[in-house]
Amino acid sequence: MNPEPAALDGGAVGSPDISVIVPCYNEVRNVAPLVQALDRALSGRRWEVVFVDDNSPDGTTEAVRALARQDARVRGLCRIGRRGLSSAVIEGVLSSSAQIVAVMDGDLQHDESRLGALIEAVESGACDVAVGSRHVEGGDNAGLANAWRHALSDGGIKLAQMILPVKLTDPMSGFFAFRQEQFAAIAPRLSGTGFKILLDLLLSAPTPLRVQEIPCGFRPRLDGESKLDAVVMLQFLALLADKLCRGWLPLRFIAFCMVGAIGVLTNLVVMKLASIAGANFSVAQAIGTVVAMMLNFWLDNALTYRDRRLRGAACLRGLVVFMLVCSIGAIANVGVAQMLYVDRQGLTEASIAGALIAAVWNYAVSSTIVWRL
Ligand SMILES: Nc1nc2c(ncn2[C@@H]2O[C@H](COP(=O)(O)OP(=O)(O)OP(=O)(O)O)[C@@H](O)[C@H]2O)c(=O)[nH]1
Ligand SMILES: [Mg+2]
Repeated sequence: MNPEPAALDGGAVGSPDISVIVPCYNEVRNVAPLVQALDRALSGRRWEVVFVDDNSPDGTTEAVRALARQDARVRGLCRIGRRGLSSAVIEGVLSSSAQIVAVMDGDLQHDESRLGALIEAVESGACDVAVGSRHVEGGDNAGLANAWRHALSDGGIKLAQMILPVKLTDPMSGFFAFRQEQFAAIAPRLSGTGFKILLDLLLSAPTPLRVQEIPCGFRPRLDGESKLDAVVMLQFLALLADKLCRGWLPLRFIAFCMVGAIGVLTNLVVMKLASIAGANFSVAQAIGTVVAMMLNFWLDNALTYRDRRLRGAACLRGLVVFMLVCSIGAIANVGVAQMLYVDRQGLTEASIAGALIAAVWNYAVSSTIVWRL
């Protein structure tokens, strides 16, 4: 049995009631205005803000430290050699001892005046997760940069809604509140990949969480740049695939196969273009294969093995080894497919078996040799 902890009389004040977790990367000019905005929005409450910064080169880390020296409500977590919004949020939440936690972006796009309503919805027990929604009456999405971002956001919402266990108009929101204890209990099940931590949380909970949406505006970004790029979009698809597979396939393997599928498409397109330009079949095939392998290497380095990313000379060495590994995979693919086809299996089954063996080979060897464990 654990002994009762001895009463301490040194610290008269315990942890705050509310932690606001802010993932940030290159947001140097936004951190001080955000603290001021929180000060106004949460006046009368015991709160802290935790900036989780991935060692931003623009001086965000130093800006957070300078603020923290003057204001005990400001904390900073700095991660070295890591990137990722979701994993930053997870670590921030797990560093908190507050009862209620809210998550918001560090670029001033979320309307901090809605924080009170989000916190009250959770405090009152009305829901497990209160979500700042841009798609219920009273909310708006005006801050999205352009029509392309609107289309991406709407497409992502539709995809997410297909597999969500709860009804939610804005599952892509990055502005939400919940109980720290509940999040910590679900944390070991989270994928922690990409940008969509709310979606990850809702899809990872063993029983559906009770959700309440609070209307919320979304302002345009005034300073700094968006970090939403092609890699983040692929990570979103990988997260959905991972949750659909319910964890029985490693997320890294799913991402590797998605990148492989992009490679196959690229190969076909480049081959077609090369033959239109006059190349014969063998030359067109060689060009298509080399371009597809280089693209696959770049995507795997940026996405699948983001945490072990190769740079400089190691990146060049990695590319050469990767191309060798994949060439062996391609030979195995053709060999197995031919063997099975001769053995009277259908053409489709033979091709699928060949591609599967090549994918497993490429993945296993790339993981252990190119991006060493
Ligand atoms: N720690 C950490 N924070 C990140 C990372 N990527 C983005 N962020 C932060 O997450 C928040 C949201 O990122 P944004 O790039 O603004 O993405 P978004 O708001 O979904 O997209 P936009 O509408 O294009 O701005 C911001 O505070 C970023 O600084 C990361 O890799 N690590
Ligand atoms: Mg933003």
